[in-house]
Amino acid sequence: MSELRALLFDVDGTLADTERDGHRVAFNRAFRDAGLDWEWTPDLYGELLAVTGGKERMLHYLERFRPDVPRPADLAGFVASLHKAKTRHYTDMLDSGAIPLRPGVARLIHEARAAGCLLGIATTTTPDNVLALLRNALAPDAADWFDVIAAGDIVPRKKPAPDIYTWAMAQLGLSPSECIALEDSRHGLDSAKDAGIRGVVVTVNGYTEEQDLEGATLVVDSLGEPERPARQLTGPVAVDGCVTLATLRAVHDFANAAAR
Ligand code: XBP
Ligand code: MG
Repeated sequence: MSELRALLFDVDGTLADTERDGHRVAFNRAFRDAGLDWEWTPDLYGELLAVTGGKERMLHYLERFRPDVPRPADLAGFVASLHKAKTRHYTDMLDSGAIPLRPGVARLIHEARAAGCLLGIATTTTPDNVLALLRNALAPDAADWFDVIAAGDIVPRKKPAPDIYTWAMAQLGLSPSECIALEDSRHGLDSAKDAGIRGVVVTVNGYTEEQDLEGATLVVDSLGEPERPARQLTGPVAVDGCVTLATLRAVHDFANAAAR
């Protein structure tokens, strides 16, 4: 059986709880600056998260909720400029230190680095957002700790399509059986599994705790810290307070043995 060589981290909802009080607020600020009456409440945003990708999410919002809004001739250009403005608001929030990492994320990353494990990012969000989160919430040079950062439009199809994970593993020169994915949502779980990754750990959050996460090897409420133990929701591998590299190795071995 292949050994575990790389941890592939999702970003939004996994590294940090970024959606409700981060991305959503940045979208609303961009809408306000553009003089639009678009207001994404926490509940509406929870529905809109069914569509990954900020540009795709705005187009879905217009399609599904706002037939009344007159479409500009260059709708794609209009949405792209709104998304650029939103990303500026979002990176400003990150630069102000407004969004911390979730429990256990820094601990696990440090442990994996010390053990010589490769680290990757596989996310739908933009590279600018990833770099801003890493330098503000983890360390000024944290982006250099990752052997691949696969983000946003680098692939043609966003999650739940497998493209971003397939691209990340190709950059690492690794097979799916050498990797494990850490995710927060059904879309992310589907993306990783459809890329052939068998071991997937899901840390749920307010927007994903009710989702059907069938197929995840392990589901927890966080990666845990000694003073804030993880609560295990499903999975055959016992989590003793914290998801550690040893936990991930057990998850990897279980999932890959089960797949044979
Ligand atoms: C989550 C997403 C992203 C963010 C918004 O990404 O679907 O679209 O909601 O970021 P992941 P952008 O969970 O894969 O990290 O506006 O930059 O898309
Ligand atoms: Mg996510």
